[in-house]
Amino acid sequence: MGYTVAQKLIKSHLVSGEMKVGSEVGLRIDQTLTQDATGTMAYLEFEAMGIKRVKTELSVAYVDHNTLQTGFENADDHRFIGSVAKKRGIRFSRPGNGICHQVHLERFGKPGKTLIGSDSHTPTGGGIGMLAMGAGGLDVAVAMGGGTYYITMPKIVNVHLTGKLSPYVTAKDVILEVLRRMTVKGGVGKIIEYTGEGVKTLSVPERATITNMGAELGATTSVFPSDEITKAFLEAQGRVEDWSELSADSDAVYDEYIEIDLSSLEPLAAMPHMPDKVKKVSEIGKIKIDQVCIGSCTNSSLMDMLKVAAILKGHTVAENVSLSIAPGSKQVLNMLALNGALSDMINAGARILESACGPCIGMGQSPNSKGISLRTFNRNFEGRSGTADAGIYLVSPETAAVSAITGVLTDPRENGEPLHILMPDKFIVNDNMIEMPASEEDADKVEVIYGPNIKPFPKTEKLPESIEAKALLKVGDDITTDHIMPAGAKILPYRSNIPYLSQFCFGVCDKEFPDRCKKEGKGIIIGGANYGQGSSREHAALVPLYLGIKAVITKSFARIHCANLINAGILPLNFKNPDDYVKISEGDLLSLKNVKDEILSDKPVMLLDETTGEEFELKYDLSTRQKDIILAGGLLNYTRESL
Ligand code: MIC
Ligand code: SF4
Repeated sequence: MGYTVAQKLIKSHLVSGEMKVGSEVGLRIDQTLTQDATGTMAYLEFEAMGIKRVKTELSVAYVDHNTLQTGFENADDHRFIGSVAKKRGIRFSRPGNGICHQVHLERFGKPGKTLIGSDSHTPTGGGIGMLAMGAGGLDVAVAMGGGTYYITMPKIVNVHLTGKLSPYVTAKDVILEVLRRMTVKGGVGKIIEYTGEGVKTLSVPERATITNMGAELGATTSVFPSDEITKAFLEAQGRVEDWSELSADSDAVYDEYIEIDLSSLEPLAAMPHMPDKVKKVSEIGKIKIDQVCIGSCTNSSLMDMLKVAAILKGHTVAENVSLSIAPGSKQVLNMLALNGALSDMINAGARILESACGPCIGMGQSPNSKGISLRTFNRNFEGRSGTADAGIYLVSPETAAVSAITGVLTDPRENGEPLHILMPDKFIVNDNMIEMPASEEDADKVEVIYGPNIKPFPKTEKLPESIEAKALLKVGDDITTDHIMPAGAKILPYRSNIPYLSQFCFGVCDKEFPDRCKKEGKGIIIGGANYGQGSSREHAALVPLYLGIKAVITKSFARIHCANLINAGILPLNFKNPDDYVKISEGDLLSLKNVKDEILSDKPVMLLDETTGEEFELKYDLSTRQKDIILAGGLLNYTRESL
């Protein structure tokens, strides 16, 4: 039996375990990336491990999330990350150089390699034939130290593409269609692999748009083969030597099959407040809009920007609409400037932002009250834009640009003549904003610089014999890490200050939650299905840990968040019977009398609701290694103990 692309990537990096769906496999990691909002914590953790130099083939530290610098905090964090990078053998992509995933694709992505990044959109690298996965900062720190990265062997879904996209229908519409069919829970425990004739019609940046937003399916990652088109992209980036071919065997067997005829797709949009609430733009109708934001790691490539510029050329942004554009990297911005496309954007009235995440993570450009905003981003979770009652629609750059001119949501096919934008034969390559690390001999002279905003991590405890605590919060299905630990301009500067962050925990759902935790000293959270979807931020585990959360009991978890809970030493449990969820109320006193014994002896965990007298059976999906981590009180303790 042959292998799929994903299976080949796993097989060639397998360190431990068996490639059997559902069992834990350990992988050797070739490359890592971090961004600043998760990176400060990841490098604090790396420093705590006492390892002198990274052991990966390549590690890059990007600064792209937190670039507003409204106070000293961000600048201090950037300096800290830069100094660790210099000392420990990591390349440092300076603020202004661009969004981590866009820059990584342009300058470092290599077919056939593994990459983990402390950001959930790391699967962007799947567009160039990498096995690229999002992970918590601690997992990335361990991988930088040469440690193994563990995943549950996923099912492989074959998304078979036929046909060719029609004019004004884009890669964004492909992934929106996949989201429409599979939903935000549909990818959990799976790798999405793209095959078929249609693959050949998509450039690397288009493929990367699709694998990037595969994160919204909850998938482990998404991947495309590496072919002649991949080679042409690498050639244009001046690094054809990084190319190698990677394709599925003709007799490869997939676990699931989906077929999409590209020529049958139409422009789509994800409606507020979930990326899978997808409808045809034509069906939603011409709703009035207040804002358009173009950019983010999903849609900020040169080709995306050139199309936007071509649409805007000679027009003016509609009255009462604000249009912001953030090109994805210095390379993109520079090329736009040199060929005049930037001038077309400026002339039309676009507000040009620096090459960074910006509005995507609520760093500015929050819409007006009840504002309707079209964004080329990947997430439209409630409140993420910074305006609680805003309605965010996720669309393609073409839909966004055409609508910015008309002032209403518009099917871009109404723009008329098709656009003819081709990938350039040569990108302008200038890596002068990527600082190289010090040599091993000079590394000792480099000092790691800590700012006053950097506070120690919360203390973890070994798993006790029993847990007795109140259900301090009960939430529904599809809770995102943006609910658990919001981001945005006011909070993001404090990513290295867990005590400060804790006052905003679950602020979107229940402002009183942090105070309740402080009063009680300890607690349990009850959640629905797909709890913790979205970002990779380990703060969504570290902050509850700081607030005394001992266990989270849900119908199901999202992959990265579950790993982050385990790494933090918080017990992730599931209802054996999901219907039991309704029987527990917020405020009930819950008791897990023999939890340690039960976990040690592989028995179900029994939960007694002391308030109602009812008893429930709970299950858990923990490998032996994960159990040891929980018993030790988190991955840092476990690593220290095993050393
Ligand atoms: C996001 O898109 O939510 C983020 C901000 O990039 C996060 C990382 C973070 O919270 O720092 C992600 O996707 O992992
Ligand atoms: Fe940045 Fe947005 Fe991409 Fe997250 S999704 S990495 S915030 S651009």
